Amino acid sequence: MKKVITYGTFDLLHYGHINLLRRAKELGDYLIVALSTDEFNRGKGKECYFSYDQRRLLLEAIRYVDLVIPETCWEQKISDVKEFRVDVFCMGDDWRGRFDFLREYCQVVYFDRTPEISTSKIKDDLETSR
Ligand code: C2G
Repeated sequence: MKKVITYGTFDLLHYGHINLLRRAKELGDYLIVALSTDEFNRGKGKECYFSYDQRRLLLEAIRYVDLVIPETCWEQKISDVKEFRVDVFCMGDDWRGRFDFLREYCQVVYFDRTPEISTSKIKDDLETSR
């Protein structure tokens, strides 16, 4: 079984996230999503609209996602890849190069980001339309 992993916040789930998750699943048979915890997000300077549990509920309802685990720190990727025997690590290309150190442990794939959509754009558009 070819296992794939990806990481993210996935707040205000949108079609850019779904495009990423669909392509991630196409790389193997089993997709693990390491979901940023609320505390880790605060460290990333992100205040989520949905809590970790709400974001996890949404992700677990997606047909492409087989397992959701918490992402609590930047340093867990190597141990995750080893613990779950991951074959492929993938992210959107806004992260291109940032995780190339994982090539020692698994394949690393960066997907083109879906243009024109982001959680922050959704928030900004809703704010201006008030
Ligand atoms: N994404 C995308 N297209 C968009 C928006 C997001 O392909 N229009 C991708 C991102 O590149 C990322 C994933 O969807 O691979 C999740 O995006 P975020 O929730 O913004 O995650 P991020 O804050 O980048 O956290 O350790 C890595 C971090 O946890 C990544």
